[in-house]
Amino acid sequence: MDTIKRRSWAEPFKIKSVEPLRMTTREEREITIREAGYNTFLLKSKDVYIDLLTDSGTNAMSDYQWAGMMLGDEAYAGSENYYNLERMVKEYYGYKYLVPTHQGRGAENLISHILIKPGQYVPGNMYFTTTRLHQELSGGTFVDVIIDEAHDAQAEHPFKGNVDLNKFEALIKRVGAEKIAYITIGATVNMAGGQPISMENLRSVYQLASKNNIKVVFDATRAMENAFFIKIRERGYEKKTIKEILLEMCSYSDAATMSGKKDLLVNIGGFLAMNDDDVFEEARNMVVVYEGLHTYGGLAGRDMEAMARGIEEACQFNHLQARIGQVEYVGNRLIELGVPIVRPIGGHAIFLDAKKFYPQLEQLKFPAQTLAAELYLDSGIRAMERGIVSAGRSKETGDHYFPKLELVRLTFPRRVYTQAHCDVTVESVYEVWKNRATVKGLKMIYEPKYLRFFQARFEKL
Ligand code: PLI
Repeated sequence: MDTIKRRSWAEPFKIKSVEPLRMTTREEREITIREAGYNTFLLKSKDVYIDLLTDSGTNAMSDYQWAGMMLGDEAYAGSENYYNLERMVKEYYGYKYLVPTHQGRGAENLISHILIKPGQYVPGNMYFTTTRLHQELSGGTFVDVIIDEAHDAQAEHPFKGNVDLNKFEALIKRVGAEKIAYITIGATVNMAGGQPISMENLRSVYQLASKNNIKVVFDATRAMENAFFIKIRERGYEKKTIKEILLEMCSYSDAATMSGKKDLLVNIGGFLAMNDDDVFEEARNMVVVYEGLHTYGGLAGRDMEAMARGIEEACQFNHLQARIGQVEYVGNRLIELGVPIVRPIGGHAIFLDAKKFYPQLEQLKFPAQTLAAELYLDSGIRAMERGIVSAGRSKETGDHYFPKLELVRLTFPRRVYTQAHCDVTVESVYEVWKNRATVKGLKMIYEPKYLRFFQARFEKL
């Protein structure tokens, strides 16, 4: 059997349990999206057909993970599942210490509190919404040091998540190393389109940071997907396993924040991991204030067990090939149809270039917000705005940030949708693309103070 050459890959699993989908009519969707203030976050899940809002917590768990849920040790202190998770984190990510948190932003809150002194800077390879907000709430100022290509939807670069070392060095020179709390390194970079960072760049960043006594905090949320890209794109890594690559990636950092809801195939969970004794001591103290005791951090024992088992499954090459292959399949079909998307195709999502869909709309008519609403109207598919609404406002001036990228993210939950769902999605995006000329945009009528994209409301212009 091994000698048969396969022409194509397929998912390395079959489906044991199904969840029915509900289809609605366009007339029904006209009402539901208006009631949701043209914000896909405010739609009810029952009114959504194919849900591509996020890959966060929306993954399908395996029978092995569900079996682990039954082995939840729900003791308040010292749960067996905590020790299983600790062992797996050490084995796969390599960090000495583990502090579980309810999800990624819980870990971001802890590390920001511990390492940032008011007035300090926190460079990073592009912002992420919750990460930057926690840095700001701790008195820090985020500085973007990603390469310029990352801000250009069409720039072809195999590692668009790379840090521009000149930008990082210039910041060190300008403000002084002691004014830099740490540097955050995302892998892959969500807001740039799920783009990976290279091992060579990770190594160089760590060298430059260490030379200046600056810590590197790694956002490992989708690091296994990043490891897959390193394996297939970076010379010298073709023969290494994902596990070996991941361990090397993490070795170029001092600590990691993690949202287990992505790579790790669970519906809830996260952690903070680190090598430094003092940081661990602080985090262990602080986690009891915000999350729960240091052996559960806001999670049930069963959730920690599912995450521990998810680490093992997510690190398999076949799994990552099918996961990233599905995203690539959708991207390539859209490219063939001439639909403008962020290139190269990223790891967890396809990002539609809303500026190219609607050149008639200035940014304050919210082209990406509009496009997400139009897609929902066409087919009941739910996507997410990643443009000016997500970017928010400057904490200094109060003005909108005007990001260069105005994108709509079609995010693929892991192991949830089939190729036929992908085809339906492509057809709907193409329909919206064909009808792009007459679209008039939106007006914001309600703006929350923090992370406004979640709850902002709009009206049609
Ligand atoms: O949603 P959390 O709190 O578990 O994780 C926050 C978080 C941190 N880093 C990165 C790169 C993320 O993508 C992230 C959450 N992302 C969400 C919710 C998303 O839809 O992409």
